[in-house]
Amino acid sequence: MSDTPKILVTGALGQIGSELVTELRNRFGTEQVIASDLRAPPDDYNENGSFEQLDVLKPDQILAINEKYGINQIYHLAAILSAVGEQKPQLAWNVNMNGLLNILEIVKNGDVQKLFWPSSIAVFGPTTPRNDTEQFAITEPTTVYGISKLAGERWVEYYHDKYDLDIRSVRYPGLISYKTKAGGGTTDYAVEIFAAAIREGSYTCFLNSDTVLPMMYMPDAINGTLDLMEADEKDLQIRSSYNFNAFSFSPNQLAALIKNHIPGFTIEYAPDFRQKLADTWPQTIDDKYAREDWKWEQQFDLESMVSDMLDKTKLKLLESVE
Ligand code: NAD
Ligand code: AKB
Repeated sequence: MSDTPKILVTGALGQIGSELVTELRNRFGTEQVIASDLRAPPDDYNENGSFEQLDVLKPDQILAINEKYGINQIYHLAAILSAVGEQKPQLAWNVNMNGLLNILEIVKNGDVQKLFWPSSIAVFGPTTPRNDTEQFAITEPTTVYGISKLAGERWVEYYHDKYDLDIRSVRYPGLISYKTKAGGGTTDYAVEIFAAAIREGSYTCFLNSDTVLPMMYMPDAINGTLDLMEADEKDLQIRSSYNFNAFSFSPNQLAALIKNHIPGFTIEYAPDFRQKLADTWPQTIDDKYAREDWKWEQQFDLESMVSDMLDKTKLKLLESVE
């Protein structure tokens, strides 16, 4: 591996990419990281450094950018998430599957030495044990998103085994952050609720009050991802995707914690089609391989996440009215 990574991030304007790009640039230098997305950057995009409009369904575009910048690492984040995926199943399969296969072929045939591609807890399904779900638990997803992530896991392991490519992956739980809106998933309520609590003092939740799901705060997700990418390859025994977890909670537990900071906060429940998706996913995850192999350990527990999210969301809302 060259000492100087030259990194391409696909889907860089999304919930994860918008924070990952900043952290990669902090660590490796602004010009070492090329952000890309299908969309053009919004007017208030304030990242310095190169940005390229890139459709991962167009291999020629990926190739041209790789050659232009001499890319040697890729973080392939472009995808359609679970809720949008149920509304646009063909699109979700196309972007999630063919986008990944295009990237895998480019890694196989070119100079990219390391690839990160995220999977999800959505690889699990209604036949999976829902508590302390193990790495090798049954994976029979019933959502298009989950099916595409499971197929992706099989493909990345195949490309590692057959072509000796260094591909690393985690099954992210629901990620909570304040910088960018969540991108159309089933766990998005746990992002939206904070701004609603501060702005309106109330929130209508699209999941039932007692729907427990695994979650993680974005700073931990970013640090964990970069720790995995820095780990010694010989320590990595999972070449599909690692179970990766921080904590689990239900909407009513989250609301109670928010109420400790905003006493008048109220929550109502109006479950929609996303409830059915959430009901098929694990409640708690056993991520012992991540903890053993690359020493994964989160910094934020549920209480400290809530407190930090409220502080940071308040600041962000203040900045946006200034
Ligand atoms: P997001 O929806 O916020 O962002 C995805 C980005 O991909 C968007 O900016 C979109 O414009 C872009 N995109 C869509 N189609 C594209 C195409 N054809 N070419 C290029 N870009 C395209 O998603 P996210 O939350 O940032 O998730 C990133 C990755 O992490 C995805 O693979 C997702 O499945 C995975 N993941 C996310 C979570 C989470 O809670 N955020 C949890 C599990 C897994
Ligand atoms: C979603 O809800 O689709 C994502 C995920 C858990 O993969 N947040």
